[in-house]
Amino acid sequence: MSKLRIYGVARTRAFRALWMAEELGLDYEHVPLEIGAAGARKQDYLALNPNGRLPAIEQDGFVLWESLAITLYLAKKHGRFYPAGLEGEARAWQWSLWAVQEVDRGVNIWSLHARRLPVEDRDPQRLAEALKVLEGPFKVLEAALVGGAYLLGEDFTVADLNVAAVISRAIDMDLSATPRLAQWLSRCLERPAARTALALRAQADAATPVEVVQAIARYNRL
Ligand SMILES: N[C@@H](CCC(=O)N[C@@H](CS)C(=O)NCC(=O)O)C(=O)O
Repeated sequence: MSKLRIYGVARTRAFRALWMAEELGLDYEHVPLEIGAAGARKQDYLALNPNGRLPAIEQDGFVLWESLAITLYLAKKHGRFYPAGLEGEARAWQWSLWAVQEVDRGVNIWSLHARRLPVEDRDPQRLAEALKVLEGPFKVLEAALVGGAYLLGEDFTVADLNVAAVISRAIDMDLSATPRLAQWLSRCLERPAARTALALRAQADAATPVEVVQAIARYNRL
């Protein structure tokens, strides 16, 4: 069996796959490929992921892209953090698809215009719009956390990892209106595996030239 390869610099959504690989204690190889012409749009990577986006994984000739499909697959494959039973599995899918649809873009816009873009490129209107978009979904999450410490009850599962990973760039947002969400997010991101992945991401952020951050905002119309 070949070693699992995770493609994508940790600043990207590859963070999600790295976090799961760390949770599972996998012996993996991280290929810190850059976005765009510098990496993910080159022919050899396009052969793995024709979308030219990060992340993707590869092991024994099996290739998978879409970050949250990757985490779900790895959890199921290794039989950890994957809810038991058809309904539990369906809930994990529900929260994962919800996170991508309802939260992903808003959190990215917020993080770029609140933190990552140079101050002169930040747009307060885009920031305000992102916060407005996130208000409803964050209330939904707040209500879902009434019943237990984690989304599916008392145990941390791939549903938590996926939603928390999508929201993770909002860790220093003012979350006082949704205190359960804030506590749950801290609980998830304080896990040793999350800390390892966050450290990789912080290193990658620090090494990212400002022009690349500006390009990210442009490519993704954020
Ligand atoms: N839905 C995809 C989105 C992947 C995605 O947009 N990745 C970004 C990096 S975080 C990317 O590669 N952007 C560069 C580009 O689109 O050229 C996933 O979750 O894997």
